[in-house]
Amino acid sequence: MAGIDYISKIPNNVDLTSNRRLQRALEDWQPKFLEWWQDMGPDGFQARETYLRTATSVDAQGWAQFGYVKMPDYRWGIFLADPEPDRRIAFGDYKGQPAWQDIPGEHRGALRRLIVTQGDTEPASVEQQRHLGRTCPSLYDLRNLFQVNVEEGRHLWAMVYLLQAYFGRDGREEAEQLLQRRSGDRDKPRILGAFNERTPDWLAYFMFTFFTDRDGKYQLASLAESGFDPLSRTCRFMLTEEAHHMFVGETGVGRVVQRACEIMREHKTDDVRKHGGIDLPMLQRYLNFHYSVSLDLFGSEVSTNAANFYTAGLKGRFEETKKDDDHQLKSATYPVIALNGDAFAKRDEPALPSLNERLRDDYVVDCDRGVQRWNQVIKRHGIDVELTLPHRAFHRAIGAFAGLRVSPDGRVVSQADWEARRAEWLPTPEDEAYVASLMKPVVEPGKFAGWIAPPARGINGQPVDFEYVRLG
Ligand code: BYC
Ligand code: FE
Ligand code: FE
Repeated sequence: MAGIDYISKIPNNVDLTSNRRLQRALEDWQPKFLEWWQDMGPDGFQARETYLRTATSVDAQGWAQFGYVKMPDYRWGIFLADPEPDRRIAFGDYKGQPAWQDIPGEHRGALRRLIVTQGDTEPASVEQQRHLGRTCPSLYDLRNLFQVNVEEGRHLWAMVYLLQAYFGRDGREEAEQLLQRRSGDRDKPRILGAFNERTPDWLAYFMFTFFTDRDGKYQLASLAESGFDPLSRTCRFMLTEEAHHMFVGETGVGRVVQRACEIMREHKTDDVRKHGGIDLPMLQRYLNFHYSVSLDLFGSEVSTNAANFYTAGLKGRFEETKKDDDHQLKSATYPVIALNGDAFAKRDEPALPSLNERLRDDYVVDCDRGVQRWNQVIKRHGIDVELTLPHRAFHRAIGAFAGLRVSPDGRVVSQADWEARRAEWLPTPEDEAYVASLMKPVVEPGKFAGWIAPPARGINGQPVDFEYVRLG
């Protein structure tokens, strides 16, 4: 691959030096990004050396290099995956035509909206997580948090590059606004619901990286199919980084589950809290919350936006090119779950407007695989409890189920029932207060907070007791 230019102020593999106007626009944005990072990035650890990976190539093998970096010195850059020779648009009305190297005029607005929505989630998540460093359960976890944070920062760069390079003045304005909205702000909130929720503690953080970063995987994979080639190439490389974020979530929750099981076995009790652990019923409530707000991120079940994005060649399906159909879907149908009387049933809908639901279906299957791996941990301890994904209509705020009162096992319930049982189904203020009481920093190398098991291995072949962040 064309190597990455690390000499320029902005590391990149897009030959920035040959486009002076763009280079100046991005160099003008860079200090504003750094200012945002100082204000809204990880609170309290900016001067500490952290063992981070930095992208040094876009090869699938050996694309990253590990070393100690202070976060503000992280080399955020613009890295696109290698172009595919003679790449063609794989779906929609332009199927078979060469992929676009520039924005098709008539789809400019829609593309801009997709890129801005994607870009907005990246800094939002950094804002949501900024306070977590102060209560880290270990140096290992602290390092992983910061790794995720700097990479979400880089994902913002990835989208800002597209805005600045292809959308002229509008793009520059959008790039500014991406640094001005704030997660949870009343007047200038982030765009999508889940990114305005709080991430109050590390259990919420692990659930977020499992469920919400996984929405990222599915959205990025659909955008990686885009006929707009620079977007496709950007998303392909982002997906390489994304895998680690979901690893943090899956192993993080898995280690909390493991610790709960160890306590239950060791003390022959279900009262895990008495011994400083996180009990499985509470874990299930956190799971219910994060899963349901992440399901909302896929949009409405029936969406003309989704149909238009697809027909215009802007956003494909998950693994579009592996599917064996006409890739236009004009007369195809897709089974969508809807409320029929007081029961949920599948109904065939036109396939094009059902594309959000179809992507959500792919996501649900993937989430369930992770939950089953957690259940294996419980089973190995001989404990008869199973974690489950709640029904997809549970606690939804977007789409056909918004506003319905549905139990996790998929029954429509009355408002009174909902209120009576809410505390069994969603995290309560008491749950959060209890988890908050566990959030005491543990920063001695190799030591872990009592509510979470150590990981099976360290990062990049380093031992678990490696000094992942130098606090001394
Ligand atoms: N909250 O037809 P509809 C990630 C809006 S995560 C608030 O149902 P559409 C990451 C929608 O915008 C991946 N509003 O939906 C993870 C529209 O508004 P307008 C992020 C919502 O347009 C962790 C209206 O409702 N990437 O990378 O088909 C850490 C009706 O829309 C929500 C993307 O999302 C919501 N949940 O699809 C860091 C990819 N849902 O126009 C990073 C780009 C919908 O009426 N975005 N609305 O004002 C998209 O593809 C689409 O915009 C969506 C929505 C799938 C999000
Ligand atoms: Fe991201
Ligand atoms: Fe991520």
